[in-house]
Amino acid sequence: MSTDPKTVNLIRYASVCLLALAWGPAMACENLAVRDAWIAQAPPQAMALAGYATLENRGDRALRIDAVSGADFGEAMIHATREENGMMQMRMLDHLDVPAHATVTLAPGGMHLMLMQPSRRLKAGDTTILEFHCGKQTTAATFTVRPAR
Ligand SMILES: [Cu+2]
Repeated sequence: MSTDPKTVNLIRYASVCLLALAWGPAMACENLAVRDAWIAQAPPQAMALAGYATLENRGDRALRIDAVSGADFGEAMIHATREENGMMQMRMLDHLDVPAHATVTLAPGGMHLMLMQPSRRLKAGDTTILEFHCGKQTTAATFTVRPAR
């Protein structure tokens, strides 16, 4: 029995659509835009790098980022910085909320991503992809390594 070419094309088209549904924009953190994403260059022996970005929620509902990951790092955490008795202290946040129509900035001296155990040397100009997880949804963003400022 031979399948006519039209049927084959239809099957192919249908599976492409299914893939798009499974892996496409429907799976992204709803209305999350990641801008100005960068990682501060660190000495080659550094066991952790700091990542920064502007996170914008363009939607009507609050977003909760509950995890961050990246293939180039053993672990990624969300950190807050605060001064205590003249010392800068970092503390791990369990999650990061971005209210509806609001922007949260991760910047030096404030909240940042702590990227642990880099698996390769990241120099200024290199890029790496980090994923922001909101429950079952994920938004990937390209981070560029820049000299620390
Ligand atoms: Cu930190």
